[in-house]
Amino acid sequence: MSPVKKLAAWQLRKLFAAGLSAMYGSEVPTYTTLVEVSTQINHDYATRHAGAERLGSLSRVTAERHGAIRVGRPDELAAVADLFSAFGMVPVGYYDLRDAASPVPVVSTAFRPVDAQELARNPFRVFTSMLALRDPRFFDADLRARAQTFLDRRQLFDPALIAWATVIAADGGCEADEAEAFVAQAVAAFALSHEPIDKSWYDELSRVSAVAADIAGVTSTHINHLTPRVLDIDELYRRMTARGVTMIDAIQGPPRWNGPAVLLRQTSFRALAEPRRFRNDDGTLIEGSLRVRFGEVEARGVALTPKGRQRYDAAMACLSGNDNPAGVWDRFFPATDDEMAAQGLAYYRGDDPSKPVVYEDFLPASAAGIFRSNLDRDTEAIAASGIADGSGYSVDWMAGAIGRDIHDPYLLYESVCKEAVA
Ligand code: OOG
Ligand code: NI
Repeated sequence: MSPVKKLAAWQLRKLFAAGLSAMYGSEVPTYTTLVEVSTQINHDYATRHAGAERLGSLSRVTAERHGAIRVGRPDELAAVADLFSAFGMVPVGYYDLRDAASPVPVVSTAFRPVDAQELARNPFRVFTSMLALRDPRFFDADLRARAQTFLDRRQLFDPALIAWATVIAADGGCEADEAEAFVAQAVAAFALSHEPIDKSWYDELSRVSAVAADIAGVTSTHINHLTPRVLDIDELYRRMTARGVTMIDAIQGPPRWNGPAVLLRQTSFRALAEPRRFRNDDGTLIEGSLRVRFGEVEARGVALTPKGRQRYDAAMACLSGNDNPAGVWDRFFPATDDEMAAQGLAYYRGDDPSKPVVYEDFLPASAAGIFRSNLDRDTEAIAASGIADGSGYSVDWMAGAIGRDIHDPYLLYESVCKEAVA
């Protein structure tokens, strides 16, 4: 008998990310173009720049993706947490997009690996949002009750898949042939469904928010986008545009400048409408289409300390309407890693300025901007209506709902800094 080869959580995670990537590429063809162009740029960049791998090896960056999914109920979020635990992905950070300049009725976390070695092996992360149905600023009592009834009738994940994930997580992996079947089922849970959509219900929710309709107007979830990482996002923007892909107007996040890249820069294109069937009130089916998915790409920089983040927020506030963004950045941030480290603005491994710690998380402002730029219509700023929130959503609420601690990203970065430098 040959010994069975056991795959560890990171190998399952790598297969999961690759499986989702293959599926998304078959569903959204422009995504494949985006991945090809990103891979080419990363290769070109690494050839021309000596320090190209300072924020992660070329192989890590080339395989790197983040996904985004959206669920409706707290127990659906808990099931996601259980499923992702088999891949060594745990909840990090709490994002309340209801507070954004253009509010989105969701509260979110990101599931990702947290150890430096695990991140280096495969950093796959999934931004996961839950519909903020209890928030009366978006949903009145009548709509909330009907949405709850709709959500209560659906089952996003086969309970057997979640139970399987729990066993694999406890065992720290599984055998290779089991892994193949498990990963295939996990990937399939995020495929776009072709079930007919109840048209008047979907339209009613869309009037509150397109995101609400995407979540509670259908009986399944799907991967909403899958984002490759690129080492030169300005060049990516140019090359995609040159290929005739219409990108959103701008790159979100900090501007291009000569000093150390910080946090996250992102841009995206809207996916084409995908064919979907709708059911009218009289039961007849009609062919239609929905534009709910898109392509996003991102560049990552050094993680900022709370002090650096305050500086960042102040710099961003000065950017709007300014026609010299790099000049603004110059006023707020020093141009070298040495200075960044000396001023305590960013994280460096073993406090060595030649070893920046890459930012592994998300930015609520960019997230809301990405949501927004890909919607046909904004959600009304209901905060101005004077209705109190009263929903009770918070990081502690979410941790309770999923029965897990939600990691504080700053504490994770601090512990990476303290790790012995290899
Ligand atoms: C999530 C948007 C957030 C990002 O990159 O900031 C996100 C969503 O569209 O569901 O993915
Ligand atoms: Ni994203």
